[in-house]
Amino acid sequence: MAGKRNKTIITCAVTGAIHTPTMSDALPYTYDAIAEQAIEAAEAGASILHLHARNNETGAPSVDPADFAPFLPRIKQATDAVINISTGGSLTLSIQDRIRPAATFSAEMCSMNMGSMNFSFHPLAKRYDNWKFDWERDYVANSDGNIFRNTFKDIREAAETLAPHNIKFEHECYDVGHLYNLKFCMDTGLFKAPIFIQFVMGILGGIGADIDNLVFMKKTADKLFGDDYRWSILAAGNAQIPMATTASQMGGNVRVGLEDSLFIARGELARSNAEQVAKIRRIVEELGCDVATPEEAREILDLKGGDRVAF
Ligand code: KMH
Ligand code: ZN
Repeated sequence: MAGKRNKTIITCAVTGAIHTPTMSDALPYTYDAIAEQAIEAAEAGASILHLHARNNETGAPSVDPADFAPFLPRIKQATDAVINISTGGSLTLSIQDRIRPAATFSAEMCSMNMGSMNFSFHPLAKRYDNWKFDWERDYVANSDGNIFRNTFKDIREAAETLAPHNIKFEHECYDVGHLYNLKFCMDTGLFKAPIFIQFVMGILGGIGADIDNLVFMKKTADKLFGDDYRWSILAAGNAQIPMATTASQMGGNVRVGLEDSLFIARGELARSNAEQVAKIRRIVEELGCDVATPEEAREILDLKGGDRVAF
């Protein structure tokens, strides 16, 4: 008798804002391009779409709900995918501003960054010269001096403001200490099981992307949360697909998308988000798992449902 195959949830982080300057023409930043690439990514097998917005004139990361409004309903009408709105926004914005889009649209899911860190990508400033927007060079170069602020107070305020919306959080944990922060918050009643943890690996300022570290993150999460959590991995840059492959074999879910890596293979730019989704889908299925549908993802993560959002 055939054994039951594991269901793997694919999240696609469609557009870059915090740490992904427009270094590839494939990276969508206009309303139309975000909608089109999000829909294609869902058709390719992503059951969750993690979305940021940009100001269409300046290209700058935006947390203005008016910059989400043009694409959210289009994506909802064309797909059944779960829409997950970023609360990361940009390194320089307050948590109150950053949670506004998720609250305004009462999203099914949103990100929740689980600690403060020097989230840095300043080395890119030396390696790249052909910036699409004026602000990008300084934003990138100055990231070595920026704190991505997510204090316990910020996390509590965000969780309490968003609580009436029954939003499931994608808890972005960039290092082992962030798992302990999350455990503290759970013990104080801020989040309810099953929580969904995104192990974020390979961001300068956080834990490196390698298998020993993944095992350590997973064992620590097992110890802290037992059966009360589901997990996924996001590895930045060239580590994206290799680490997602490993995680899927460990029973984890995976996140791909141009927000986290502009590449489809070492040194080769991806043509679209859907290309990355299709690649990880192929790998996951060939290695013996099934890709979760949006409905299955909703059941696994205990989500409120796509009909309970405000867009
Ligand atoms: N791209 C990730 C490393 C957020 O949107 O809240 C960071 C991120 C944060 O996704
Ligand atoms: Zn994001």
